[in-house]
Amino acid sequence: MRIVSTQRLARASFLAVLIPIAVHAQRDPAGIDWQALGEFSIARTETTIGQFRRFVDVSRMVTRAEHNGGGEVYEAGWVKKNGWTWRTPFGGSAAHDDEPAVHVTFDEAQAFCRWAGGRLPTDEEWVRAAYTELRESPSAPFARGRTYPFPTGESPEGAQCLGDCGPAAKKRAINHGARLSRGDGHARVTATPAGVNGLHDMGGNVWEWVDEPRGAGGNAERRTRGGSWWYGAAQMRASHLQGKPADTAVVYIGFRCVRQP
Ligand SMILES: [Ca+2]
Repeated sequence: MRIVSTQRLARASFLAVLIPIAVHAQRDPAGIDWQALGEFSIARTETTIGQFRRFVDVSRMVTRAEHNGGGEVYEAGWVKKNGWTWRTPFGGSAAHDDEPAVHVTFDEAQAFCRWAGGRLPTDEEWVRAAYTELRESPSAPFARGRTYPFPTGESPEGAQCLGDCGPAAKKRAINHGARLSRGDGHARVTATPAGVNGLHDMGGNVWEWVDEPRGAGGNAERRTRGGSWWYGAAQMRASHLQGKPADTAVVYIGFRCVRQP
């Protein structure tokens, strides 16, 4: 237990040092594609491997999954997979820069967003962006002010989810040859059609960390939103509440950032 505590303290100190870097950074060092939605802007895609690499090049962060030799996947219980990290999400061959960054803990995701000039969304922000069309002149079939059952709109069709989202999900999946006990793997972040508010993959692809409970410290359970390639459409609905301990680093949890408009 003492070793774990020491490691956690060391990581907390590291992140505390890291966050002020954002103060001096350029406005958008990560190159995020932002969508303005009134009171805040949100990334149009999940944070990508290419964006996360820019952050690591500056911060020299070594993620928890890298420290541990790999992140985890659920089989008959959680199983650590050697070499499965944000760089190589399913081990094996190098990933594409436009795949989602996964095997990233809540604090690591928050540190990225601070560096990128923003922060992780609150649960309220994430839900508004995912289900309620806020753009002044949305593209068809979306209508301003309407709240939809799925981030894809009236149906889950088009999302990267398991079974309920149409046959294209299997064809889009990139898993680098991994043998998965369930599901087919994530897609590149703009491989699926844009949904509500012009955002990609708010439903499915990878779960997304949100800052809920807001400002909680330590290893408190943090909410994840939107479902993933591991699940069907039910997990994509606003009513589905899911969470994990903040230091969880697994194959199907990623994130996106918000910032002031
Ligand atoms: Ca997602």
